[in-house]
Amino acid sequence: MDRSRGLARIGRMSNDRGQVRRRDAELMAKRPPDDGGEGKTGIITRTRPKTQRPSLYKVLILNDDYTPMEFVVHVLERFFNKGREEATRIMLHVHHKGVGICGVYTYEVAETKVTQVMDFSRQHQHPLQCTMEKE
Ligand code: TYC
Repeated sequence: MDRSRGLARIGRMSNDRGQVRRRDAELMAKRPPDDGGEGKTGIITRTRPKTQRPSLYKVLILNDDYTPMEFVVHVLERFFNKGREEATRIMLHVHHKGVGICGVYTYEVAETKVTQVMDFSRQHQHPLQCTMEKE
């Protein structure tokens, strides 16, 4: 009797026709069977959980009659990472229309920007107002 052949079969991944069987495929995928081990339900489990995108918030600045234009441009450069041209465009938009968007962020980032702008404006005794609004 050929014993070596029988021993060598232990732990094999494929049957005599070279097919990888269902349970072997599950072992290779490193996840447990989804059928309680009986191999007969056909239920497909989710391996990639659905992700939820966070809500976004617009940070807005409001026009007023007293804050210097140059100060508003500086705020847009410093806290919203705008270049001089873009900052000037936004400032003039707010000057003419009354309100404008500085940027769009997740809640906590938007809240931080609003606080930074309000604190900075108060420190310089300008009445510039900054607020946030859900998109
Ligand atoms: N209206 C201001 C002025 O004429 C300039 C200004 C622009 C102020 C934008 C606030 O958000 C603002 N000096």
